Amino acid sequence: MIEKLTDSSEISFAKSARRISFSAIQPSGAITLGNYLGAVRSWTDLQRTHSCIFAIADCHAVTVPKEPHYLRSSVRNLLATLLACGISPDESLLFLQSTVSHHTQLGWLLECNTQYGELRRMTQFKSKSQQNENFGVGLFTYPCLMAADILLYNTDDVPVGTDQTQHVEFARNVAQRFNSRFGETFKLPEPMFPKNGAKIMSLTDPSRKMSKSSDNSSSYILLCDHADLIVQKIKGAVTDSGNQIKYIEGKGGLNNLIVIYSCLSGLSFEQISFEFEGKGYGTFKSRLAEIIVSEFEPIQREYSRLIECADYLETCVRRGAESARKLAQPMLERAMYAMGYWVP
Ligand code: ATP
Ligand code: LTN
Repeated sequence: MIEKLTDSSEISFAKSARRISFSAIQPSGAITLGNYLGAVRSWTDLQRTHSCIFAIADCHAVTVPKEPHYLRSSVRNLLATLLACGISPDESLLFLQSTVSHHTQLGWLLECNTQYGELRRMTQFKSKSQQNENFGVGLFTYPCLMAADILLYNTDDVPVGTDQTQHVEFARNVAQRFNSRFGETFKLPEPMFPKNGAKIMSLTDPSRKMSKSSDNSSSYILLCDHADLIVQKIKGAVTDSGNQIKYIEGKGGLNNLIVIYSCLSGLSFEQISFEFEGKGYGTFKSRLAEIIVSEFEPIQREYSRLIECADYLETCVRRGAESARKLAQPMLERAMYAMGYWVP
């Protein structure tokens, strides 16, 4: 099937009365169930209510060293994944961060308006820099680039998982500081979390978030995992010695599985307890694995189709870049002018 894209000029954000939402995801490997429930799935829903802008954060991705061939294939795979999940380039603006140089340009201006101490306090920096003491400077200045991503588009809402709270807060602070020093320039963005699933935990250590960069592949479920592997990982998920399916404070492992079940079934925790009354953890886990598989199977099929559509993917990237550059240009110029640059 030949894919058709609407002319990018038909997606008009400036004229729309809708709130503008911006979010991005790093091409750091296949996406996890956590990325899906905490971010990507809610992005597809937002397309009905918001003017949506989504970026593949390939500039952020190299804050942790990446082999060129790995980066190239990860970006391609992530683009096909987002499309397969239902992000529509006809309804949203979808682009690669590296194709719009305005991001790094505004990022620099924001770096020059940021205190060293502020960045040193960022928890993601603290944990990632501990993993490798020879980290690059980009890992440190990462929040300034993320703030630039958000502020360039007059963003109202930033749909993310709760692990990104501090970064969105930083974007607000830097915008506020810039506005009070140079005059009203940036809109202050709000973080936006899904009601359920804003922090999906690891299957092997429920005190940590599920993360695609974990060394232990049993700790996460990938969107591309085969059905048998999903069953195996859910069966092996850490729970406790109880047998009642009930969300109770302190039962981290079980609670995490109940949250996942609730996100995918649309049932409340009470309805889930009722459904599994008198049945043990084994039955619950089998049913949970089934609903994950049935959620992922159609996406996996669509992904396999799209990844072969080289021309279509190429067109998406080109069109996305053209539209994003047009949208980003006025804000970059405004910020530069406010700081005293000669803007011809
Ligand atoms: P990495 O493991 O490489 O740090 P990650 O899995 O944390 O990556 P990102 O690319 O940093 O994923 O995040 C993409 C989006 O997914 C962000 O909005 C983030 O908040 C959300 N997200 C990531 N992990 C989870 C999780 N476990 N639960 C809910 N949302 C998540
Ligand atoms: N830092 C985010 C990815 C990201 C982002 C953004 C999210 C880059 N730029 C702008 C929201 C808005 C992450 O690691 N999940």
